[in-house]
Amino acid sequence: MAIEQTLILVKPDGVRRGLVGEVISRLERKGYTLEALELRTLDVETAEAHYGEHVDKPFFRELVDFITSAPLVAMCVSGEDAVAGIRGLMGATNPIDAAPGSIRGDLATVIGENIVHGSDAPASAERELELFFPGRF
Ligand code: D4T
Repeated sequence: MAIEQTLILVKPDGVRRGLVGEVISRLERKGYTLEALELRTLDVETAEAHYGEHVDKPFFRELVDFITSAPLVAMCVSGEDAVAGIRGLMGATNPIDAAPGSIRGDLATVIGENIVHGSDAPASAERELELFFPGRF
């Protein structure tokens, strides 16, 4: 058990659908703490760096186009085992496989518009927080 910080995004589909409050509410009700929060439209360079591990995948360009298409909400969230804990609250990447009760299980239907991002490991969280909030965490 350890207090961790993680990068959470409400992606453009979540912002467009008015689900920012719903996502934040679920994180807060669970017991996590907001450390930073900002509405911003991502530039292509940051998006490509964020999704660097997917650069060779067929969906890479679509992913970057989508994440830069409209404002998103970027957050640093902290709490006990926050990285894995929030991945659990989010549900599986593909909403079809996401358990009812999870964010994606309750609120999304397609993988390309799955509302949220959460860092998948403490090392990714560190890298991603530096990318979105340089020098702050
Ligand atoms: P993110 O990074 O958005 O939180 O998603 P995950 O960590 O849960 O999943 P991921 O890195 O494997 O995928 C990143 C992002 O790409 C979209 N995607 C993924 C897609 O459009 N088509 C696909 O086939 C896959 C695997 C969805 C999430």
